[in-house]
Amino acid sequence: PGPVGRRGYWRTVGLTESIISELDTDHHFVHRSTIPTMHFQDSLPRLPVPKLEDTVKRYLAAQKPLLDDDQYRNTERIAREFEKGVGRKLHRDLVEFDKKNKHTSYISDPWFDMYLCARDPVVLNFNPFISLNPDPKEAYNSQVVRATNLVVSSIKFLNSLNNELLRPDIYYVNPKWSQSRLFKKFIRLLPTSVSWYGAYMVNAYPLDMSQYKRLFNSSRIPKLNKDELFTNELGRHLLVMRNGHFYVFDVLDTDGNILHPSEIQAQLIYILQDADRLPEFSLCYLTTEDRNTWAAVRQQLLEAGNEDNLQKIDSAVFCLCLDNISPKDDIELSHCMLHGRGFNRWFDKSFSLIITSDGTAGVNFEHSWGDGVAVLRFVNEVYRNSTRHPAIVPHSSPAALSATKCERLEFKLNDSIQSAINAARVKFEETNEKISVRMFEFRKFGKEFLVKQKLSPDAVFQLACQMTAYRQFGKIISSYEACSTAAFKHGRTETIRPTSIVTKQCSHAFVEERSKHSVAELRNMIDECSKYHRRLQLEAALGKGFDRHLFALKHLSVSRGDPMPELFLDSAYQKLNHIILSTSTLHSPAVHLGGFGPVVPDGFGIGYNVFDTWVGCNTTGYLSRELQEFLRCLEYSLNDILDVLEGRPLV
Ligand code: BUJ
Repeated sequence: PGPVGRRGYWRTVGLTESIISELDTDHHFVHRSTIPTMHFQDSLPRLPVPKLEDTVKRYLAAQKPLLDDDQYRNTERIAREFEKGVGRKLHRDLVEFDKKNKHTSYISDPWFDMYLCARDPVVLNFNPFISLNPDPKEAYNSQVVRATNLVVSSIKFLNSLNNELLRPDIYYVNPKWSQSRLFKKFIRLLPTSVSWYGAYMVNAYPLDMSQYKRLFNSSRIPKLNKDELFTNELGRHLLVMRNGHFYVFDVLDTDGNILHPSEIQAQLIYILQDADRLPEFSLCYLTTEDRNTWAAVRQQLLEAGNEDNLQKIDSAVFCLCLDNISPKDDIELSHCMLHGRGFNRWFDKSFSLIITSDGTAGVNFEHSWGDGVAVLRFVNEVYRNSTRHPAIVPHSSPAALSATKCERLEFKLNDSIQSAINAARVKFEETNEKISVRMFEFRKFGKEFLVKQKLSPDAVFQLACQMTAYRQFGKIISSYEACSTAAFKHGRTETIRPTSIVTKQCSHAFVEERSKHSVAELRNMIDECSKYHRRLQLEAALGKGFDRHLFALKHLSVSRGDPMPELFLDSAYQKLNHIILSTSTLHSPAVHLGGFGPVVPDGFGIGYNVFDTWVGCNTTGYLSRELQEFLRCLEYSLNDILDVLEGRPLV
C-alpha cells in the first residue's frame, strides 16, 4: 500500500508511493515533509480538565470587575455552592467520562454541539474571513491567473496532506535547533506513540492536526435542531461559483494527479464567459438562512430531485467564488469577504476561496469543523506556494477547451422553493444593510516599541480596549479574546478574559482620575496589567481557563436532562457570556486582513494585530455610531498609554 489511506479517516485516493518518488515535488505538493503529517497525533498530550476549585477561582476573578459588591457576594455564594454541590458531581462525572475517552478531549464534542446546534445563520454570526496579500508580482493579480495559481496550490496542499507530506504544525520555542535536519531525522525514527516527547525534549510543541481531515471535501449540512458535518474524501471536483451559478469540474484524476494548470485556467475562463447573468433564483441565499428554515428547504430540494447536485456541492474539494466586483477599499473588501452579496457563496462549505475581479483573494470559512490555526496554515502555504511557484504566468495560454468536462449545475425549483429563496434573499439583504465595518490604524507605536518597554503587545492592545469601553460606556463590559488550545489532542479554543481587577483599576485611573496619579504610578498599573494578561494567556493556552470547563459541565447537565444548576441561571453568568467585545488576533506575512461579525446584537467583532511599528484592527458591529465612537476612544486610549510610556503626564 502507498502512503495514502494509511489512516482510516484519511483519504483513500491519491498517489501511490512509487508514483510520488518519480514526480517533481513542486508540481504536486507544497512541500515534502521529512516528518509525516500525523506523526505526533497519537502521542499528543490530553487537554486537562481543570480542578473545579481553580475554575471557580478563575470564574470569580473574571466576574469581580463586572459586578458591584452585593452582586459579587451573591455570585460568589452561588459559585461556592456549585463547587461543593451539583458542580462537584458534574465535575466528577466529566473527569470519569474524559478518562474513558482518551482518543479525544473533554471539550471536543460539546464544542461541536455548540456550533452545530446553533440555529442562527452561519454568515455574520460564525463564519470569519482571512484575506490574502496581493501577489507581489503585479501582473499575477488578474482574476484568472490568481485563481488558477491559488487553486493549483490548494490542491497541492490537499495532496501533501493526504500523502502525509504536509509538515506537522509545530510550535518551536527554539526554531534553529528544532528545525534542523538532524532533529527531523531523529524525530522521524521515533515511534508515533512517543514522538511528541522527542519534540518536547528540544522545546518543540507539535499541535493537533485532527481538524485538517475536514478542510477539504467537506460541508455543513443543515438538519432540524442540529446540523451535521459531511466529508467525502473521494470527491475530486472543484465547485466554482460565478454570478450565482454553480459549476463543477475535476481537478484531480483517480491517481491524485492535478489537472494541468492550463486546463484549470481554460475552465475558469469558460465559466467567466458562460455565467454572464444572474439566475432568477440563486440557491446560495438558502445558506444564509436560519438553520432550521434551511434544513426544511433542503429537504424540499432533495424531494424535488436535486440530490445529485447537492452531493456535488457538498463533496467538492472546496468552493471557488469568482466574484464580479472590485472592492474600492478595505471596508468594501471586508464586506465582500465576510458576507458578500449572498448569491455567489455557499456558506456551508468548509471554506470558500474568494477571488474578486481585481484578483484580491480571501477565504471565508465555516467554523464548526475547525479553528483559525488550521485555516491560517492553509492560507500561509497556498500564499507562499502560489507566489513562489506559480503554476501559470500572466502570458500562459489556456489549454484548448473541452467544455464537456465542466458541468453547470441546474436545479429543479418548485414554487415553494422559489419563495423560500426570495424570503432568504430579503432577510439577508436586510441584515447586510445593518452591519458596519470600520478600519482602524494607529501608527505611533507597535510591537517593537512595546517589547523594548518590556510589555506584552497583546496585553497593551487589550488594555487599550478596556480603557476605551470604560470611557465610552462608563463601565466594565464583558470581553473575550480567542486562544487556541491546539497544543492538545482535539483541543479547540479557550477564552482569555481581558477584563480583570487590574485593568479596571487602570482604566478607572486613566479615565476618571487623570490628574490624581503620577506618571510612575500609571506606568506601574500598565505593567501590572501586562503581567496579569500574560498569565491569563499562558493559562488559557495550557487549557487552564474557566470558560470551557464550565461550558462542558453545563453541557453535561443539559444532556442528562438535569435541572439547570443555579450558577448557569445567575444573571451575572449570563452577563459575562453576553460578549460585547469579541476579539481575535493573528499575524502572518500572507495576511492582509481578517474579520468576523459581532457575537451579540449590541457587540463588536474586533480582528486586530499589533504589527512591528503600528496597531491595526478591522471591526464590525450593528450599532454603527457606537462602533465609530469606540474607534475614536481607542485612539485616545492608545495616545494616553503612549504618553505614560514616554514619561508624559496625562492632560
Ligand atoms: O473563540 C473561538 O472559539 C473561535 C473564534 C470566535 N470569534 C471569532 C468569535 C472570536 N474564532 C477566531 O478567533 C477565528 C478568527 C479568524 C479571523 C481573525 C481575524 C484577525 C484579523 C487580523 C488582521 C487585522 C489587521 C487590520 C489592519 C487594519
